[in-house]
Amino acid sequence: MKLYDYPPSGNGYKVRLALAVLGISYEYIPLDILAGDTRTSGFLAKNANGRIPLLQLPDQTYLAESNAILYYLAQGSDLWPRSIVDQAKVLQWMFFEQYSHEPNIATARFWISIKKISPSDPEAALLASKISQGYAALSVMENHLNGRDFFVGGVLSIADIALYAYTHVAHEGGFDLEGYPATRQWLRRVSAEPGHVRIEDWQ
Ligand SMILES: N[C@@H](CCC(=O)N[C@@H](CS)C(=O)NCC(=O)O)C(=O)O
Repeated sequence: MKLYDYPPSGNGYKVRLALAVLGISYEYIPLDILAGDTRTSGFLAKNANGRIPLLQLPDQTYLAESNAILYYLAQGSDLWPRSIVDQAKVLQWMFFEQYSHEPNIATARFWISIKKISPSDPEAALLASKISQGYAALSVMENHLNGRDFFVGGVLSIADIALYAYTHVAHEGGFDLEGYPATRQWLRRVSAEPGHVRIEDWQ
């Protein structure tokens, strides 16, 4: 398998983390999204949506969307529960991640720590609303994690991997997790799981 990725990307890191936890080896293709590497005709032929992460399977199938890739990789492993209800709960948290969490926390991090916007940039006017909606998502997580080890069924699943990716670097988007003790404990728990790799551990 080949993974097309941008090393600082949390969406890409979800896939790297799942591959590491599952012990799957792969070829890593780093791209620079700031230089437009995902908008070339060559890349658009692989993913018409022009975004990483993109996983190329041995039969040349291309899979896009980080959480869809996690779903594919987790099949038959402990990262995907057997009960249909628990499977639906894992999906519930992964959809939450894409609608309520990533668009706020990842976007604030991208603007502040990667794009390094200045107060006169148009994004700066939108930052306060990203921060308040990001904290709202963190509060939903905190309430759920209070008294639970992991998001679903008491074990690590792809719901945890999807939500860990941008939560553990939320401070790079200006978020302070001081008031989120259950979330901080969960972050430590996920990082202690066998096979864990850090976001900066790209090959
Ligand atoms: N919903 C997608 C989001 C993917 C995404 O936004 N990728 C960004 C990097 S994190 C990207 O490739 N941006 C490059 C561009 O838009 O040109 C996923 O979860 O994979």
